[in-house]
Amino acid sequence: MNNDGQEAGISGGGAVRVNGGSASIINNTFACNRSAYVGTGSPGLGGGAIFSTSTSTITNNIFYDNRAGSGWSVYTGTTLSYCDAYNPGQSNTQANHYYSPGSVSGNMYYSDPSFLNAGYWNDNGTPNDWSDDTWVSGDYHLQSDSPCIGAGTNTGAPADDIEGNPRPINGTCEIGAYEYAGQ
Ligand SMILES: [Ca+2]
Ligand SMILES: [Ca+2]
Repeated sequence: MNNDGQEAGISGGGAVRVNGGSASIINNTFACNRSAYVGTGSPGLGGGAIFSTSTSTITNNIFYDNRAGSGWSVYTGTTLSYCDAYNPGQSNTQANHYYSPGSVSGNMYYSDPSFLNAGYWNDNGTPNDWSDDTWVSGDYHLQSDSPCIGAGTNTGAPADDIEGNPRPINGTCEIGAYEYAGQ
């Protein structure tokens, strides 16, 4: 699935919040989600894209320009593998993207996924006030130069992509919601 341009309450999980239990979150594209801005302070705590209070499995996902006070992409308690996390113009460190994750392996760090057309928030000239922002949607198909092509794992991946195209194409799964079939 695509999760883009969503906003959560100040305690986080812009797109997905897992309280108890566990979730498997595989082959998604999370773009520009955010935990809501708190007054004139900083963005809300915890997980611009995913907030989990339990152990979840997060594989083959793109996290693009998600925002939170801690854990731009994911907040705590997870097994993270074969994901790409990238925030344009920001300091793309593991600590910024993943706040207190569990097992972390096989991730591809901090490469622009090269979407056909990334969505974005129009800040209406007031970057410190999110309340008047409007969402401009995008197209998250990968371009031919995307580093996410062939960078995922086939293990546990769904047999088709978000559009029903077979997965994998060319032997190995892409990271994100779309297999790349050439455009
Ligand atoms: Ca604004
Ligand atoms: Ca492929």
